[in-house]
Amino acid sequence: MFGLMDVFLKNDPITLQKDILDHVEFTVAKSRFNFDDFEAYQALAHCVRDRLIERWHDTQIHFSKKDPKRLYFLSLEFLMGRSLSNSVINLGIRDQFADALSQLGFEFEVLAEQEGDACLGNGGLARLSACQMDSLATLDYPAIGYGLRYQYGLFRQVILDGFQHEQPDYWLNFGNPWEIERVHITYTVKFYGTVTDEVLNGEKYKVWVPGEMVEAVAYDNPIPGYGTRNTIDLRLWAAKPSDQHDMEAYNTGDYVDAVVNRQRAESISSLLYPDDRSYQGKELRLKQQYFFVSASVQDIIRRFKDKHKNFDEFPEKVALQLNDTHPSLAIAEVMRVLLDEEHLGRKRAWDIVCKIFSFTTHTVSTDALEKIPVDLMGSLLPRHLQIIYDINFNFMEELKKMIGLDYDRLARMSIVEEGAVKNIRMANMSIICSHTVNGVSRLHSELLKTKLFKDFYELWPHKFHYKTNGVTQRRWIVVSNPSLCALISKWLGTEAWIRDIDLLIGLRAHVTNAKLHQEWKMVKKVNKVRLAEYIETMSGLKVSLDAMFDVQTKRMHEYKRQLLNILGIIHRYDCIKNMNKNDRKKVVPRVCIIGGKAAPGYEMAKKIIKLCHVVGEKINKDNDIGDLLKLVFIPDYNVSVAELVIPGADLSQHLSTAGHEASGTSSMKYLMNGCLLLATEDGSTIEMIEEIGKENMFLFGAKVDETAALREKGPALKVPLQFLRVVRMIRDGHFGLKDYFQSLCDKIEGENDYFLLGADFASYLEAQAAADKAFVDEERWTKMSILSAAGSGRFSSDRTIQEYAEKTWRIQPCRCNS
Ligand code: 26Y
Repeated sequence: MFGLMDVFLKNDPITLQKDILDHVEFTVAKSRFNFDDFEAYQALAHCVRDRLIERWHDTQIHFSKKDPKRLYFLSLEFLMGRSLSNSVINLGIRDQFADALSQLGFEFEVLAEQEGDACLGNGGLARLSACQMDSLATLDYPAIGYGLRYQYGLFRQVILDGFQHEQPDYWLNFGNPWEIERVHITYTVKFYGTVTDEVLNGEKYKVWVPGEMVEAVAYDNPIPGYGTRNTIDLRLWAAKPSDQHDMEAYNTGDYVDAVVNRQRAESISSLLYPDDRSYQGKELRLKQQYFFVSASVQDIIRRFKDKHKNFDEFPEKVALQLNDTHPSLAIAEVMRVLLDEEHLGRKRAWDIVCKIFSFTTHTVSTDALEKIPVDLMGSLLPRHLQIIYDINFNFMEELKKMIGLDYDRLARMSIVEEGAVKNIRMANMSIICSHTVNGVSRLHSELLKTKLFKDFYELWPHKFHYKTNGVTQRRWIVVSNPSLCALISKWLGTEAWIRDIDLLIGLRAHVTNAKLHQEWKMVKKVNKVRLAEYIETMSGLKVSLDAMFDVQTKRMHEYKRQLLNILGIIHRYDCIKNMNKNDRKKVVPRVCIIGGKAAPGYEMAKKIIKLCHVVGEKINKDNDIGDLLKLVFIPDYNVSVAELVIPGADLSQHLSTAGHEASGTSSMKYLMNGCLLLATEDGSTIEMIEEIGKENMFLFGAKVDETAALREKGPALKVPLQFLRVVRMIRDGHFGLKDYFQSLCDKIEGENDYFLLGADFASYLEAQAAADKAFVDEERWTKMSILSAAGSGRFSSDRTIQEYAEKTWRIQPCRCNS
């Protein structure tokens, strides 16, 4: 007889070997006696995929049976990176696979390197979505992520002669085993056209007659939890031309037009917009937003209607999370469906909308808030514009009753921004229609309440909350730093911290243990060797393992102040050059590593990359300097590069001008990996100080409440001579390209120094000196490193997700045990 357990795929080495070879032969279509590393990776990936699908099915069936309230996480960006290692670790079958492969003559790590990154996002916000999906699955929450399946992910950064060049990322060219195409799960998405009135049973209804229709096809990406069978769905939509459209063209004999149309439709999910923190006045971006929102809302409503008839139950079954304003058209779309298709009437529809949406903002500046020109909205989504106007009219009427005729305030709070060009303010709409507005750190939330959304906070203080960001320890320790993972488990005597991060604190008990110190240093060494090898293959530069590996990796942005880092390096170089031999012996050797992409249209950020290269070239070639200082730029920084760089860092820099980084998440990854932080008191760093202690970090710079006064001083602001000297060196062409760098220097001198590089320079150098001092005291440094990792528990996305689940979404775990 067949027991239920017998139908599951098995994970013993013999079965795994057979399954891999079967996939070599039948999926990859290569001979099982002759296949290369890439083909082996493909077969392996399919073998893992089978196991993911099995659990994914069980989970979906379980959710469907239990019908819990579900979270729908809407995000235009997900930075998933690679899936193989993460999947086998979460499924708990990594070692079995490694054994099976070694018997076939392959090494797991080598095959894992064959995988390309899924880069469907820009930076922090996008990687946060990925970490949160991992936590949602691990904590057994009934959740579905929705996004866009971009044909081209974030551009690949190629450095030619020190300049950034962008190349398309053809990530799907070699196939993608981590997704399942659902040719039968498609929805029609409408654009353009007109709105007419119709009468049905004596009631008036609006009918939207579209001018263009496109099909959205679902691609499911299973996301396995760790230590659970639960495997949730990340459903990404791809645009395909609508059959209806083609048929019409075909009937009129216009075959060529039909094909051109096909391409036009496909262009909707073609490319990810590179973030430059300013509104992209592109119709295509609005089309993307609506396309993914409409398909997702149709899918959500279909799922609800499968089990329920009465829409009043909708808020008991549905929580919709808006990841920034990018998906906020979902508000107008739900309203439209409830009004025009479900005929619920305005009051009922509005009641439902107000109960289901929650909104998280990732922005600190008003300039970065999304605005859509009214004309564009009216032409692409005529019915939605009516609905938004209607929501705004009702809000304004209510508001007048509450605050009186304070026209300035009414104008500030209106969804519609008046002016030469009328705009829809997506953030205002999101706040008005959401039950909760979350910031991404405590400081960020304070800034929202006192600055960005002050008017709204005063009206609805109860709506405003924060959930400090977190990252998943599965990806950022277990996958990327296996040696540290083993060490932590050994010293804690359990692997339970992988699901319960608070246990990490247990490392504190051993912080003075010499044996732990020994092993801790060994782990760092192993990771530094790996990173040094990578640097050498990439740039030909040999770096000394005794040097402090000092790293800054993140998107290139003026407010993140990679420039401050480079100026500090120039200063260090200048000092070493002017030292005598004896003094040079006292210098703490450093390998400075910078990595990050600049938005293609962001000229200043691109100049900073070039500056980094010219300075690096000069320093690295200088025989006077030798191993005392090296500067390396790591090209094409992405998730898999981060997995390699972060574990190998001794020190990491987080230099944003206070008040500009909403949270910051790379610092959390470094912290978990026992890397010391040199940082400003900004975003989530403030909360890290509480966990780790000031004495275990290198803090510097103006605080949030000091920056305004510093800026006001303008020309009267005193900047240190060293600062003027390093800027002068650049201006004078010490590193070449004199003319090219003038504009960059202009931006950091005198009144133009908006990001306060000059004001913070002295204290930055002090923090750097403190880091040098600590580094030479190996015991102290190791202790600080252990305490950094031990105190990083609060920055796990498990904690963030649990807070969201309990306080914002009000969902319960739904664990699948079959
Ligand atoms: C409008 C569009 C092109 C756009 C696309 C992406 C605009 C902004 C973004 C991305 C923003 C972003 O990544 N923000 C970062 O979010 C992180 C996660 O909350 C924060 O840690 C980080 O401080 C914030 O800058």
